[in-house]
Amino acid sequence: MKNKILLINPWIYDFSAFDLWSKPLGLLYIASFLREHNFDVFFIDCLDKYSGHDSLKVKFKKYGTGHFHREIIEKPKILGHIPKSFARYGMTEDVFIAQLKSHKNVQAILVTSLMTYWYLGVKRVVELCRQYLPGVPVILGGIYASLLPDHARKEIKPDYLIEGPGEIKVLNLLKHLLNKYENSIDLPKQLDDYPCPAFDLINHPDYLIILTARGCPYNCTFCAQKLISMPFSQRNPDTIIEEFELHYQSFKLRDFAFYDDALFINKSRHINVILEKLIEKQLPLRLHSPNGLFANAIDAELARLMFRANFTTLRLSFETFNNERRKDMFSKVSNEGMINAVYCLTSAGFNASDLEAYVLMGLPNQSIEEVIGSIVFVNNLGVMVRLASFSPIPGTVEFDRAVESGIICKDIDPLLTNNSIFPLTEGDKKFVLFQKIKSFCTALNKMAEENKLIYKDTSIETTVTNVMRKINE
Ligand code: B12
Ligand code: SF4
Repeated sequence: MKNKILLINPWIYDFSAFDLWSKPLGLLYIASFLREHNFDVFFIDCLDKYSGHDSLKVKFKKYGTGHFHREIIEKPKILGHIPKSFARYGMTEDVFIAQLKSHKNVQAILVTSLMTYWYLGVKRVVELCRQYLPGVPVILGGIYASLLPDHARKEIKPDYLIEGPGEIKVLNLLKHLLNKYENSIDLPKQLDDYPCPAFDLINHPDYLIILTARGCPYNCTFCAQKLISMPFSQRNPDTIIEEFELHYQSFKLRDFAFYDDALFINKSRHINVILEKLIEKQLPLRLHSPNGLFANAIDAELARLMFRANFTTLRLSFETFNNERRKDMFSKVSNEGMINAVYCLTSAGFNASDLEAYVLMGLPNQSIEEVIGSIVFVNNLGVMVRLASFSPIPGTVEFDRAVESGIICKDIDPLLTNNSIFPLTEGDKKFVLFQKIKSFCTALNKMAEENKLIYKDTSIETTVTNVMRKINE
């Protein structure tokens, strides 16, 4: 008889949350891998927008994205001073408990984790597992577990914690726990040997996710990917196309979001080939990249392929217009690269206002002038600005810098590193300043949508001085 394993994607506890093509991809990879090794897998998705709710009430946004069900809950003491309400996002506890109770015969529970500052959702899930499925071992993995294993052991108290890529490690652990010694199929030697993520476990999917590689060869100082992922490795374009076709045929969904960290590396034998083959297949897809794309890699050929393959959400990593900081962060973008990318994309048929660019705000020692200058630089190109508020991730260079400069202490509660409130660490004044910058950015985006680029004919230095004066009024 097959062993029964329950997989859980916990709630989000936060001030705000939005389903921006957000699925527990790592857990779905583990699910299909365990199935291949003869386990029966069951899944509870606390972020299921449909379970326990009238599907007519689910609030949709574009391309399958949407709002989670939200319930205001008591703020943890440490966040008591934040003037915002705190909520649990996802299904109600009652629905979760009812689902847990229907899995009385499982032999192990696998819980995933995502953002470090979402650990309260993980903690609650594990508490309820202990209460309703006592004695069943709980194995914790995922991004929070990998970045803060000691914190997770102390707070969540799983029976086992696995760091990093989990497929093989969890298989070995389960075999050991369940005395399962029969010979199963060979272990994967390369990425193409892993089965496709088990999207059939998702209740009522509205979109699909695709991952064409794991890891990233770069080392940006604010990023934690090296601490989580396997060394950079790309899949064969043929297996990626097979996955697109299989998932499109099975789910009849058009929206696919890339989860890659580094989609454009080795472009001539990777993304260019993938897009060419997708165009050939004539599948009516819409492609989205919520993660930042390398602007510097975009040339006329790639831009044309992106347009023809129907890239619909296209976010570029810009980060900052300050070259000194770029060098210091090991950033792979340049101002010239950004200008060229926008030129190639608009020449290929995109409107500049269809493009978005991430601008970083709040890095240790980053001046407000630098943030405003970067926003104006992007706005002058007619591109929408997406502000990415800095939040220090343990184990990264920027985290250590934030500790050195006294902004945080090294054992800061992860709840305080939440990007939506982190500026408060430096006081109310900074928080208010950031709110003003956000409003400035929203206003510029609105005008850019109507093709009004009000600072285009003024030098960035003069614009920054004028905007700073207004902000400080
Ligand atoms: C895709 C992605 C997103 C997507 C959505 C992610 C989602 N699922 O909802 C989008 C673009 C929306 C996003 C947004 C953001 N993200 Co993001 N994102 C990622 C990214 C690139 C990939 C995650 C992923 O799915 N990888 C692929 C799967 C296969 O890998 P995996 O999840 O790690 O799973 C493996 C292991 O962890 C393990 N595992 C997983 N679960 C389990 C369970 C068990 C039991 C076991 C044993 C093992 C195990 O095995 C799996 C398979 O090998 C990571 C970086 C990275 N490389 O991990 C950043 C990352 C998670 N994001 C990060 C950040 C900072 C953000 C933003 C705050 C950025 C910003 N400033 O706006 C936002 C905020 C999100 C929000 N508030 O909603 C940080 C995390 C910071 C933190 N403190 O935890 C990361 C690490 C990037 C970084 N900067 O270093 N993100
Ligand atoms: S390029 Fe992106 S994924 Fe790679 S290290 Fe830099 S921020 Fe992280």
